[in-house]
Amino acid sequence: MSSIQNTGSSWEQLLAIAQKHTSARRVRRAGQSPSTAPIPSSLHKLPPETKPPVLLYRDTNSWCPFCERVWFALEEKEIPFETEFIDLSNKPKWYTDLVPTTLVPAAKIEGKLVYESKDILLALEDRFGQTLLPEDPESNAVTRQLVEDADKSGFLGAGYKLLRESTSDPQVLANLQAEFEAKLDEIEQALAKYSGNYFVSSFSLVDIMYSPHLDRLAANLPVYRNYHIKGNPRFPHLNAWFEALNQRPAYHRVKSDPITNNLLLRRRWGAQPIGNLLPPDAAHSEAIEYRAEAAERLSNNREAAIGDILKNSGVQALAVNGDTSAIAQAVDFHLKLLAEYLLNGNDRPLPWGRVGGKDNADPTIAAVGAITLAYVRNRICAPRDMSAGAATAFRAAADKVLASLY
Ligand SMILES: N[C@@H](CCC(=O)N[C@@H](CS)C(=O)NCC(=O)O)C(=O)O
Repeated sequence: MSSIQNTGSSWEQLLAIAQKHTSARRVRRAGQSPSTAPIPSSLHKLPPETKPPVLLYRDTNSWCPFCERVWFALEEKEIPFETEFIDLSNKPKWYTDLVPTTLVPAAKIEGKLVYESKDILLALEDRFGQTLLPEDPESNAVTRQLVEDADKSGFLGAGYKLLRESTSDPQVLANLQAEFEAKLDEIEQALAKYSGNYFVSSFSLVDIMYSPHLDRLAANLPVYRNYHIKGNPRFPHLNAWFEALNQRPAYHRVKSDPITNNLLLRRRWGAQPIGNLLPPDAAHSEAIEYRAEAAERLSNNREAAIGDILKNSGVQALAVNGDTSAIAQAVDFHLKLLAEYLLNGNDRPLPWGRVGGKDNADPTIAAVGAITLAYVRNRICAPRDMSAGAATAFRAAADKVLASLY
């Protein structure tokens, strides 16, 4: 493999530029999974050396919708908390001894264990003020009942039955779709009851109970069943509700993005997509704060990223005589191109064809670049690795740099 030209900037320079354009920061967790973790937005409110009042146990990959509920509430209520990640494929014995259901989420609220997402949400209201339940006693009781009923309403079961059905028999699928739509109609009617866009007169625990699941179904069903909740004229209130959620900063911190959700379904269940798993999203991919956040993540966590790529992408197969240092260098080079592109966009042209082009062709370097970019594009998960907006910008940039290789 021939040697690689410098891209122009060092990682340190790229990181400094990225950090100027985003306030997003995460904690590094060297050698652990996940390799970084979000910092709760209210942690700065704690006096130094003080233990946060809440410890949240959640899944390593941040895929669990039930954990997302609790995280969402903690962010909305601005409660400082710390997180312990539980590997669901290999739960530690201390965890299964501690939590009777052995499921995530669980939490210690001032040392007291609470489990089941709904019960944790209610316990947070009891301990930290009822900011996510209406004050007036009558509305408070109605809202509490809606929270109690959310997981019994059957929409989740109907949604996942439609999604996971293995038959391709159109009649069976049409029936499952009709059952699910009937459940969505109930949600639509519930949302129509109050003026405003939430389930009750203000944003509440009910919205938090529903949002992680409806988000996932709204992302998965178009790709795996060609069924659309978003943009569907049958559900105007549900669509206004999604829009209202989108206005909430806490939601942007905790939510996932459609591509993460759709890739996950293929990986976990082997589901066969009908639609495009990786549709472009111009709105998010253009915004500088998201691009800078993605570049910051990449620059700051590059060692873990490079290690993961070398270990898991298959790129080592391209090593000549077992020399992986040249491969590592080519991986580093392409990640740096990606960070540069995230920060500069089209203002500074990519070195089209510099590595793979006809004047300076080195097919191995280009191949390493192609593997690296395709791998990281599909590997990143929001919100595990970065926010949903940053992940969208990251994937769009990876595609753009990938397209510059050949
Ligand atoms: N009813 C529970 C459901 C929690 C749940 O199903 N958690 C899943 C992750 S999404 C889990 O812990 N799975 C691990 C397992 O089944 O062993 C809640 O609301 O907290």
